[in-house]
Amino acid sequence: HQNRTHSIAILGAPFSKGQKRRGVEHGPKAIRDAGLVERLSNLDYTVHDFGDLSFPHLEKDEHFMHVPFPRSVGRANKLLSNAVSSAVGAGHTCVMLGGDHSLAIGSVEGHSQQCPDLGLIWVDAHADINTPLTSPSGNLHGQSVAFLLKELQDKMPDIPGFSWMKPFLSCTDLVYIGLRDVDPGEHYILKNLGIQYFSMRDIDRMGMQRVMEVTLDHLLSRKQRPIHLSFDIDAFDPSLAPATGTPVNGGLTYREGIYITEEIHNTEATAGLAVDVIASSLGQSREGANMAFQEIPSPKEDTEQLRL
Ligand code: 4U7
Ligand code: MN
Ligand code: MN
Ligand code: MN
Repeated sequence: HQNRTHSIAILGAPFSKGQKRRGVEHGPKAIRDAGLVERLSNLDYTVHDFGDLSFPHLEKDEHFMHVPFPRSVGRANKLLSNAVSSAVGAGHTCVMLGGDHSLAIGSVEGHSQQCPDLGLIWVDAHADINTPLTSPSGNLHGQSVAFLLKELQDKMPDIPGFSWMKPFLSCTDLVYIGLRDVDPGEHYILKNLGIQYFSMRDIDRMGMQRVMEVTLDHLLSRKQRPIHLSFDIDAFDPSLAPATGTPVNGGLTYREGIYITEEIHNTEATAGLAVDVIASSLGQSREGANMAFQEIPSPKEDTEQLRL
C-alpha cells in the first residue's frame, strides 16, 4: 500500500446535448449516490468534491449541418475545460463524471492545458471519431476524438461553439480498447491515420493482459507521461451496464474492464460499475492491499483499534 501523495478532485458534468436523448445528465448524481466519494476516501485519498458544473441553456442553438446543439456542446466543453484545468493546476487528479461522451472534448483539453504531453486511452464500444461529414447521426458524442486530433484538423469544418479550441493530440498519443461498433467513415479514419486500437475481436484473440501490455508500451515506451483515461460505460457488456444510450452486445466483462483500470494504475473512469472503474484506476486492487496493515493482527494485543 502506497502513501497517497495526490488528492482527487471530483467534477460532475450533468450534460446530455451531445446526443438527442435525455437521461445521461443524471450520471453524476447516480455515481455519487453509488458511493464514489466514500470508496475513494477509503483508499486513503483526500477527496475534494467540487460538485456539478452548471451549464447555460442557450435559447438559440440551430443545427450545424445535421449536428444538433453545437453551441451548447461547445460552451459546456469550454466551461468544463476551464474547471478541469484549474483542478489539475491545483495539483489534483481530476475525475470527471458525465454526462454524455462529448464532454471528453473539454475534459481532455483542460487536462492537456496542464499536461501537454498526455496520452489518451479511450475505452468504448465506439470510436467517437466521426467528423460532422462522416457522422451517420450528427451527434457530437460520436465525434469527440475528431476535435482532439491534429491530423484531422483540415477535415473538420468550423463548428459554431468550438472556436475556443484547437486540436492538440497526435494520433500516436491515443489507444482505443473495446471497439465493436465502428462506422465505415470511422474505420477509414482509424486505418488511414494508423491509430492503435483493440477491438473486442482483438481482446478475444490476445487476451486483456497482452492488450494492456501493448497499450502501455505504445504510450509509455518512449517517455513517461500522464495518461488521460476516457471510459465510456458502454464499453462494458450491456448485461452489466444496461442503462446506456447506445448498448452494443459482446462487450467487456467486469474482469476485463477492471483489469484495464488496474493496469493503468500500476503505471505510476451503470453507477456502481462506474465507481469500481474509478476506484480501481486510482489504486483499489482486487488483490486487497487497500488498507494500511503493518502486520498480521495478533489476538494477544488490543484488537480494538483494528475494528472499523
Ligand atoms: B458514444 C455512432 F452512428 N457512431 O456517431 C454515432 F453508431 O459516446 C454512435 O461512444 C456514437 O456512446 C456513440 O452516432 C457515442 C452511431
Ligand atoms: Mn463514447
Ligand atoms: Mn460508446
Ligand atoms: Mn454513450
